[in-house]
Amino acid sequence: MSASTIAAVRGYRVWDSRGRPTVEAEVRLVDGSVGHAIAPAGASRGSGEAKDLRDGGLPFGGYDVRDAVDGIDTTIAPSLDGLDATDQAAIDRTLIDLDGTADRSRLGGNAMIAVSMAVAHAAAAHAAMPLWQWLGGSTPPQLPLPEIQIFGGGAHAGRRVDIQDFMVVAVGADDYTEALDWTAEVYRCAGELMANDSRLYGIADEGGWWPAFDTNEDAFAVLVRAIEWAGLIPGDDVAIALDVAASEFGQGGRYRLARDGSDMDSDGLAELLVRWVEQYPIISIEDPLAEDDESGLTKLTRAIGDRVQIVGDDYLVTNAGRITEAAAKGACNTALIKPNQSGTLTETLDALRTAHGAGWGAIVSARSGETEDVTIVHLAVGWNAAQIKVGSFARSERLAKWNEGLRIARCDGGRGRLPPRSAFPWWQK
Ligand code: 2PG
Ligand code: MG
Repeated sequence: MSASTIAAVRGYRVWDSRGRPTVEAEVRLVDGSVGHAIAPAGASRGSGEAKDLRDGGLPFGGYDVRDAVDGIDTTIAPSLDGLDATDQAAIDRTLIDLDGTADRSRLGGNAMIAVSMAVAHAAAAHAAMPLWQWLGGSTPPQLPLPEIQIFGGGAHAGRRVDIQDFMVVAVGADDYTEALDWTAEVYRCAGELMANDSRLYGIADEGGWWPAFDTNEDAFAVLVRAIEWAGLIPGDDVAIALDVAASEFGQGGRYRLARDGSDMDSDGLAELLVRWVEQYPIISIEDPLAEDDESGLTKLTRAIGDRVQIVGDDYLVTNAGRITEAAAKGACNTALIKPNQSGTLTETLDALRTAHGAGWGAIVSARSGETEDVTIVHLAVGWNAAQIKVGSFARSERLAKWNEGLRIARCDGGRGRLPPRSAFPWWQK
């Protein structure tokens, strides 16, 4: 038995940013090192994601997680007892075998990812290192370029508009600190513009302004004005990124934009997106077509993938095998990386490495249901992901992550070195 041997694993029930129960794991090592981590939760989920274990029934709308927490105490804990926390691959293999299902429905992806991340935290504590450094990050650390929501939409805003995330990326910022400064100004200006127009109705699930727009496209004009009002140049300093989350309003090659009152096929939606790309400074589109529309994704990537980042979320679900297949077909050029979609850190890293190996980009991402847990920031820094997405610039479950990035940057007195331009081949002017 070594000092990094696991001595105890416990599950707890805590609460997420939607006021729903979620799973926290605590891992203790023989030397007294402790790691904690909390599972996030998605609202617009890909059908191929690891399943959260929820109790169902009436309490808390069926979202309770007592079974998942019990599973940590009664099934996971005895199996991890005595394993070495520094061998993340062996820990995760044990979790995967113990669960034994393809969709993680026995233990629950929520229980598995909480334990997997808590083990990593305990191992980093044992090594007396911040997690990003334990995971292999460079020193001084490279911070990921933030993708930050200004307006919410889709499943995160009562489907007030169809598009789910209207985000900005400070492509011209010199460092992470400046990227946050600029985004804070754009966020503030966007709120003022909405207020001036009597359209300020609070915020959506991830802290973005409520999308009180008459059409989906209206949001772009306000975003461009907000960037300008912040004294920045749209496209050069700050560009627009979308998460269309098209699986939420389309399947079988048909799409319905309820806000615009329009029905279209896959080509029709792709044409609309290309028109928006030509008209507005849009540099990244996530899930532009539904997860079942591989041919549409391939066509769109072929059409604009040389100048626009085409991101797979619901379609790829942080799965290395799916990323390999998509890369071979030329569908998408960037993978969204969400640890709880896969269920373990080892599989998450595998997905990220597969994306990098295919010459793709990777964006480490939070979920719409979040907590104060900041693990993903350490993953992005430690694994050298070039980008990160954690929702808006409001609400503490989001700011906890942006602030953790500042803290990591500060550890060497820096402002947060960003990846080199070559990490973003789609945005070379
Ligand atoms: C997404 C995420 C985050 P959710 O679709 O990318 O915005 O949403 O966690 O609801 O899947
Ligand atoms: Mg998405």
